[in-house]
Amino acid sequence: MWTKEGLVELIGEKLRDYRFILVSNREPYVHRYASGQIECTQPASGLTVALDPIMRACGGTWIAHGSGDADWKMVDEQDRVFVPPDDPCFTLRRVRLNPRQEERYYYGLANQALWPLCHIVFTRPVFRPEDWQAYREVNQIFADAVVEEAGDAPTFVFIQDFHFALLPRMLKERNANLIVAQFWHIPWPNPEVLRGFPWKEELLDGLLGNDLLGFHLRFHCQNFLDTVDRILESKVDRERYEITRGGKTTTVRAFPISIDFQRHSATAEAETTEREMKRWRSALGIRDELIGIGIDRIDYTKGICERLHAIDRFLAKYPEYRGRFVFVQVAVPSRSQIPEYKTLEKKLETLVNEINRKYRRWAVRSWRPIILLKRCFPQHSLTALHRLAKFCMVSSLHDGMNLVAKEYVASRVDEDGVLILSDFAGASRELTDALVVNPFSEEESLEAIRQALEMPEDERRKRMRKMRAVVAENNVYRWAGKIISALLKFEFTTSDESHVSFSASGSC
Ligand code: GDG
Repeated sequence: MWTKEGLVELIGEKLRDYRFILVSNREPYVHRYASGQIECTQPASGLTVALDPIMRACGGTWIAHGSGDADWKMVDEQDRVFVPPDDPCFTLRRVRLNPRQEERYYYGLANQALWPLCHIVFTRPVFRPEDWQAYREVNQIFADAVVEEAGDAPTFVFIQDFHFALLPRMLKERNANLIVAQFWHIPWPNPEVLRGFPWKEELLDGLLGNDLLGFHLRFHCQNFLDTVDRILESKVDRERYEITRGGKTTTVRAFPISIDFQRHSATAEAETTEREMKRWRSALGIRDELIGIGIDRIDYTKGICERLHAIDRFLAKYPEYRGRFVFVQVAVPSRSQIPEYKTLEKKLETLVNEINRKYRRWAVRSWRPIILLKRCFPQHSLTALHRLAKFCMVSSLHDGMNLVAKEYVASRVDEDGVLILSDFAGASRELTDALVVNPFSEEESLEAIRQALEMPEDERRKRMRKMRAVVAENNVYRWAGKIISALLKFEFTTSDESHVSFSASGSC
């Protein structure tokens, strides 16, 4: 079983003499002004939540875009700040982007082109040459920061996600003494879909600057191999999952991401969680109703509307649950500058109002079937909500992994609760004891809701125990340990052209 201590040991033993740089668009800690004070918060993002414990374990430098209005008050002359504020143990190097760059690279190319391209949910990607130009520019700015932080030392660079497809190649061209890995947190589509991307050759060539390229699922790796095979001149080795182009080889591997299971379980067991559960009940006005929950960023890939329609159909088909069942949807606004996201936010509100109005005449006391909470809650508060819920519903139309599913399982220290999980979320490959549904089918989803509410206790416990064992073992330290072990197989080229190599025992 991989543990935090095991990972720290591996890092201490093997990486001690090397720099470790992590790169992501989103920063793990944001400083903002709030009522005249500077407040530090952690953004609600699967990626930063997953990587924070790793950086806490290994120290090093995390390079990210400084997005908070008080960010620049907190950094030193090199734009660095030591975080987390309560227990500083790694460096955050903030990168400055101007409003045009942020608009075009982040909201444009990353979120309106690559995001819909990689998630096959029938939202059309938008390809603007100005966005691509800014994407290049920003990747170059990050390359400058990495090269500066690495200096002459042998350095491992671990790049996150689809914001930086060009960065690996840029880094390799500027400093061959870097070992570069990248993890792509979203699905990789089939070659036919990717063929529509106007700058596909440059995108793929950028990614092949990596020594190691990771996806959540083997299926995404296969899609990537197929895409490169179709589009670029290269040698694709399907046995070894390697691609060679211009004499340089990239290894492609699946590393299913996860969570800090122990930490989540410990929070769930804490006395404060019991208090928070009581607080939730009274805040929501819930007495003995059966509770279902959904927790998501507001994003069209998460299938929130589909889920709400299924709840509507469930109440229509099974009227005995009217007045007895409440669905609590936490929906965190995200990417609100993009029209599709703004529209979705409004659509969600309208839909919830419509459904609630429809069932008003069956209202017992002030019962309404759906409670929509459109804001971000602290993690311990979500844990309490997990504990209250008879079931958690994850109905993504397409999702690389989905950490909410794993967090719900980790919170259920009482071994109760049912997970309804989309077949299109990567997590469904591991959590086979969930009620796996096709979220595009309302009928399937509504029947899963009924099944979750009526499942006998012994079956609930049996399924939850198995899922807890899976998440406990396949935790985020295993994910990081496997990636670091794979990285250690590569050799640094030193200036005198000798090689420094490691033995990757992965002995945790
Ligand atoms: C991408 C991929 C992949 C949600 N509401 C609140 C809150 N959250 C946290 C959850 C969870 C995270 O946000 C969401 O993670 P997901 O995995 O569901 O989704 P994405 O943000 O789309 O992440 C995804 C992930 O990267 C990692 O590789 O799994 O497939 O799309 O941790 O708990 N956190 C807080 N308050 C909230 O109200 N604090």
